[in-house]
Amino acid sequence: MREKLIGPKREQALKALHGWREVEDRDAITKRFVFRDFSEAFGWMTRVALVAERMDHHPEWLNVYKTVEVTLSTHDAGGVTELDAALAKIMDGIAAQVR
Ligand code: HBI
Repeated sequence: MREKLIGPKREQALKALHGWREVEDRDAITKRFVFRDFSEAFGWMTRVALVAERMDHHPEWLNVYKTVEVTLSTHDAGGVTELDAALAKIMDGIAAQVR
């Protein structure tokens, strides 16, 4: 899980994600989540935080009011791994529930 995704495996993993894109200057993926208001955004962050802690895999995120900019990469591997793809999918799933 902690090896960097490259080649076909990387394409396949990223293709399965919705609305995520690769960061220009580093091996990471990013997505902007926009919610109805701050309370919904922070509620989503709270739920994601508990999952991230259980996964021992944490997002880099910036919350401004109802928007959360998320960047995922596996520091230990120096790039995007299956863990990032898994957390991205979970984030999308929780966002679909809270909206
Ligand atoms: N979160 N995104 C991310 N990447 C990591 O490599 C990572 C983490 N959370 C905890 C964690 N690694 C620990 O396993 C230690 O490697 C710090």
